Amino acid sequence: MTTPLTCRNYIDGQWLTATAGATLDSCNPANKREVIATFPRSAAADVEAAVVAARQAYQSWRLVPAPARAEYIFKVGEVLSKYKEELAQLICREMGKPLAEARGDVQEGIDCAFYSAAEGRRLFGQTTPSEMPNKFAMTVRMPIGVCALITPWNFPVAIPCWKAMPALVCGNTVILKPAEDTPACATKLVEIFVEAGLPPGVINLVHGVGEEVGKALVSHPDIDLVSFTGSSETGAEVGSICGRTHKRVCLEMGGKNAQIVMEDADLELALDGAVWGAFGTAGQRCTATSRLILHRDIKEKFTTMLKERTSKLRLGAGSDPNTEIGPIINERQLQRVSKYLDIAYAEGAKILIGGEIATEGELQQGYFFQPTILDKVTPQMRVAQEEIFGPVVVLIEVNSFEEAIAILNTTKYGLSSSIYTRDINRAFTAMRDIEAGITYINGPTIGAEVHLPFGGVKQTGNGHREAGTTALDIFTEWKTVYVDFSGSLQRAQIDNRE
Ligand code: UN1
Repeated sequence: MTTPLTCRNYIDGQWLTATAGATLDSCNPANKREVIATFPRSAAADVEAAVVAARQAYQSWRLVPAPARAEYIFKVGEVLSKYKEELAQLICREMGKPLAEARGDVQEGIDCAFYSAAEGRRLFGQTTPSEMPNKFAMTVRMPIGVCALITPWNFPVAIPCWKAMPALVCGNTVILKPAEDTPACATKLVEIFVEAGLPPGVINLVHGVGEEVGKALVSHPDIDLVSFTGSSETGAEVGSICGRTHKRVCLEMGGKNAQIVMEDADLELALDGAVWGAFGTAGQRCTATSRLILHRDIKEKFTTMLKERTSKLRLGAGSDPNTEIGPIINERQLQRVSKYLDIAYAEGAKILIGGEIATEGELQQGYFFQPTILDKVTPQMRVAQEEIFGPVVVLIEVNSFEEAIAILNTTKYGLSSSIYTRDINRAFTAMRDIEAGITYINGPTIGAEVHLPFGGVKQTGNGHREAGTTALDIFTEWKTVYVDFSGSLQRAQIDNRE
């Protein structure tokens, strides 16, 4: 065990304790007795200081030319690359995912830095003819102001990066409120932004509890935009406060992602996809595969293959190179996953493998859940409808391609989706008919890349897409500019008509 880190807030270029002085701890989910970091339990006064700093910094940051703002973010990418291994080790200890996945989390941040930095030399608008002579018409992207970024623990580096980086390139200033479970990862990340030389007040960090800090940020009248990734329940609250206070809000919430396996699929390939999609990151991705929709002709064979492969998965601490499945983030989530197994049992689902909290040997020191497959699941059961956010996948049998698509679409969510088939016509039909923000053909439901839009339909989101060029639509507003160089008053819709 190492000495716990001391995390501070970062406000107006200074590392500060919370005004009230209270602190909280984060711990290693693979070893609950190991405290990773102590962090400030901030309150409204700390939020206030951060908002004032961010507002002040916005006045000059918005006037820094976008390519110059982007150069700071490019530098962040370079510094992040330098600390990739150190940060990955920290993610592994504080969040629990296996080291290879933790490196991927940081790499997603690095990719996002270089991609966002390049956008600083684009930020394209349009020019278009005016209906009047000697008049010029164009659109330009304008920053929005001060952005509150509320981020989850499951991708403690990638998600703050894909919110903060485009926001800053676009000329906004930001206040990051990271999840209570991963304050050390957020602190190290902000240190990296600081080392890259961002001016004071441009990026601020306020640690604390969602109910306190998150709520204070979302309700603050001087916050212009809230970008939130987390549960649908909290997202609904965030959305309603932003609605009442007329803030722009971008919500990324739950998923109940499905992978379809048709009878003509390459079953080995579909198996690799299913295991990675369902059990990677211990199922704690909003893109995780939590339903497998299996054609009846391959259902039995595929289920046997899946059970066999799942039985061999190795649980353990993320830092152990043999580990394939790390811990659940905390006690509350572990109990939540466990509760879904009671629900599954009561609903008549059959537990094929797993189904319990894992306690063998060293696993009892952490929050581990056995990789679990539930069979005999019908589409309307709660375990087929609600997000579990753990290593639990349900099997649903179907008789046809049409039924598979219909069942895939029968949830309130629509983030990621996948189909394994060798039939090109089915693949294109699925691309058209699946109700989801992301569809993979012959690939698992996880693994989005930063230069493509990320987000979901229905109750997964509220119409925005993070990452890709669509991130610019979140963090800018359009201004339409008309330049009349005729030297006289030209009345649109009147003077150019008989
Ligand atoms: C999330 O789970 O919130 O596509 C993000 C993926 C990752 C991002 C997941 N690149 O699985």
